[in-house]
Parts: sequence; structure tokens; C-alpha cells
Amino acid sequence: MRLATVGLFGLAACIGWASTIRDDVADSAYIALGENYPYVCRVTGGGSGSGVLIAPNWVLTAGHVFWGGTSGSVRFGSTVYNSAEVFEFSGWDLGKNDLALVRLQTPVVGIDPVRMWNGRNEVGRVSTSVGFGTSGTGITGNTGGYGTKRAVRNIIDGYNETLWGHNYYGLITDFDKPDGSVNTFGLIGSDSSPLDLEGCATPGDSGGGLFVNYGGEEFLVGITSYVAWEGVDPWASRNSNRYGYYGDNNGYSRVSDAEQWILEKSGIAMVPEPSTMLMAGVGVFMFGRSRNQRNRENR
Ligand SMILES: [Ca+2]
Ligand SMILES: [Ca+2]
Repeated sequence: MRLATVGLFGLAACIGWASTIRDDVADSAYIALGENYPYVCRVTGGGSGSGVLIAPNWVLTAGHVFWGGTSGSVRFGSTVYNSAEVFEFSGWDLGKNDLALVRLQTPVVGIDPVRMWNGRNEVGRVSTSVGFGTSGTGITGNTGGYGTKRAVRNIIDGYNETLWGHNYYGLITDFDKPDGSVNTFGLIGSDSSPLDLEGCATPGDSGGGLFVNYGGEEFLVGITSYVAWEGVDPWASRNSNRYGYYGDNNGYSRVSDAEQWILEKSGIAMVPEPSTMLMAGVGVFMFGRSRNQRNRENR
């Protein structure tokens, strides 16, 4: 596993294990939510991770799951599909185009791929992060074994933020404690209250998907890349080999940033920003304009 430690700041790519959950919510609820995402699979490259079916014979995963490797396999249930080709995004960084495309030798049968969307208004929205691996809670960190699909939810707190002198690339989320006392990204406006199925991706969720619901459809907006923490957190009497404590945070490579690369390699186009979102934007603009007009009239 790659582990970069800079001062008191820890950052780990998510190879090896998976999501941690709230200590006051049953694990079965997270596993049940994960069942709604059949297009999320296990991936074996240089390490064990997760991936997302974006076309019958294409899986999108994290670059660091392959890390220079040129072959591997994916697994849906008990069915294994071997790779025909692997394309790793050249020059990826954690949270920043940390992507690999896997073309499968044979198409996946019986599972509809998920669609990707090319919009850029994810911040502030509820997201669902799906992957395989061990769980554990925000108190214990990740403790179990790889191979069970879970889904956890978070509000997306920001994108490409620099905080405490460190770069948090990609779409980022924090793992809020049930009592609201731990709110890592509060300084960029993150809420301190956790969602009902709040959680944190940990090693092994790497390459899994981050999904946002637009107009009733789940779209893939990010690929799980890293878990990070601030070592100065007073609540974290942590085991240095574990991740996903309350206060830890995640980074996801935004898929729309790689729209051209995905199209060039696979021929798969993203779904344009839904017209309903554009209409909402127009509404806000019109409202702002009419207010300005009123202000001028009132002068
Ligand atoms: Ca959160
Ligand atoms: Ca928060």
C-alpha cells in the first residue's frame, strides 16, 4: 500500500479494505443500500479494489488499483471477467484523474451499466459512495475483510480545496460523528450533522463509484481515490494501520474532468447536464436580474 505522510497529515490510497460506518447504525442498512448499485464490481489489478461498469465491456476504476499493471480482472457476483486492455490515466495524482479504464474480453451479462454525467455542480449534493471490503466504525477504524459491497452517504463538501497547507484534490467529503462534534470540513461550509447512512471509504473502496441522483437517476460523478486525515485531530487516538475514523475524509476523482480521455479510449460519451438543471440556473439568473431591476427602480 502506498502511504504518504506529510507532517501530521496522513493520506492513503484506498487499496486493500473498504468503508467504515456510523457506530449507531446497523451494518445491514449499508449493505442493503449497496445492493442498489449492481454495476459496482470488484477489481483485481496490482491490488484489490472496486470498479464501475460504464458499458457492457468497460469498467472504470482508480489508476492506483493498477499502478503500472497492464492486466487484471473484474468480478460481478461469482462471475469473473478478464481484461483485454487496461488504460491508466497518465500522470494521475490522488484525487486528480486517478483513473484506469479496463476493456473486458467479453461483455458483462445481465447488468445494466451506469451513466456518467458531465456536469459540475456536485458540491452540496447528497452522494453515495459504493465499494467492497472491510467495514468497522468511526470509532474502531476499518477492521474486517475485503469482499462485501457497502454504500455510504455524504454531502459533497468541496472540490480541489487547499486546507491546512495541503491539497485535497477531487470531490471531497468528511465523516461526521453522530453527535455533531467532529466536522472536519466545517471551515468550507460543511454541515456537522451526519446523514442517516454517513460513512467513510477506506482502502479497498478504491476505484468504486461516487453517485449523485439527478432527476431520479443515479449518475456516476466520481471514482474513489483516497482517505486522509489531520493528525492534530484531538478525537483520533488512532491505530496508524487503520482508516475511516470519524473526522477522516475522502477524495474522489471527478469523472467529468476526464470526459475527453474516457471518450477517446472507450468511445463512451457522458450524459450532458440535464436540461432541468440548466433551467434552474436560468431561473436563479432571472430572479437575480429582476431584483437588480427593482433595486434600480427603487433608487
Ligand atoms: Ca460528511
Ligand atoms: Ca461535515
